[in-house]
Amino acid sequence: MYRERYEDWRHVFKLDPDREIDDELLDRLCLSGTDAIMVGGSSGVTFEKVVDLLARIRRYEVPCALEVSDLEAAVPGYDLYLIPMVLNTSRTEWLTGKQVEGLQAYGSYIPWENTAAEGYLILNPDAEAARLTGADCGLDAAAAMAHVRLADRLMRLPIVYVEYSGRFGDMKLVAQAAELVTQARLFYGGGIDSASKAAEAAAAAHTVIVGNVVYEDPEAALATVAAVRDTAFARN
Ligand code: 1GP
Repeated sequence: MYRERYEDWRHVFKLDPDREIDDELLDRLCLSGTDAIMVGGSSGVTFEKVVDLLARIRRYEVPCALEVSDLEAAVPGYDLYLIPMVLNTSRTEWLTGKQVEGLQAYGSYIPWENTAAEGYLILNPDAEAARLTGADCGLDAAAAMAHVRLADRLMRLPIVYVEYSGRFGDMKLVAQAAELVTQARLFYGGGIDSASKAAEAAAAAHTVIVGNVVYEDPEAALATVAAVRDTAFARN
């Protein structure tokens, strides 16, 4: 079942199909000891780019997940498909609209045993994803936790993703969210650009996603793997 695919993941590298990555760096990432490679991006994601990255990652044993944010880029062959649903936007196209379109077009081809929804809580107003989806990033802690409960208890989504893409977030809030979920796994991503930030995030969240720093500072990105591995998730 889909939960088994990610329930042990502590560290994940997220690669953007719209950005170039050379073979040597990809090799080091795939052999780094990370638990998975996630492919996903907010713009410029095409079928060709997603296929190409899959073919290159497939030379390695590391599990490979696709975050499907564009219908055009729903490529077969990944180990896991993650379907984002943005919780804190009033633009319903990002919560159910695009998903329904996808189901209408491809409903009978979807590998449900390898498909999981992610309830996104986007909290950095400067993130591209926030601008694109019109996310309300001004939530206070109580409102953020209400969204977490909505995802975990009411909608029973298997993953809650606290997203600060581009900025290191409020780890107190992330820890509170991880504490609150009862069945969902709590993913955190945003601004992890050093081993120490990775360790902080790993203490607060179940699963830590490392994105941009892969392209900005590969050595720092690689150092996050051991930092997460050596940090226990801290229950408060
Ligand atoms: C982006 O959460 C991921 O969707 C990772 O964020 O690129 O800031 O590391 P960064």
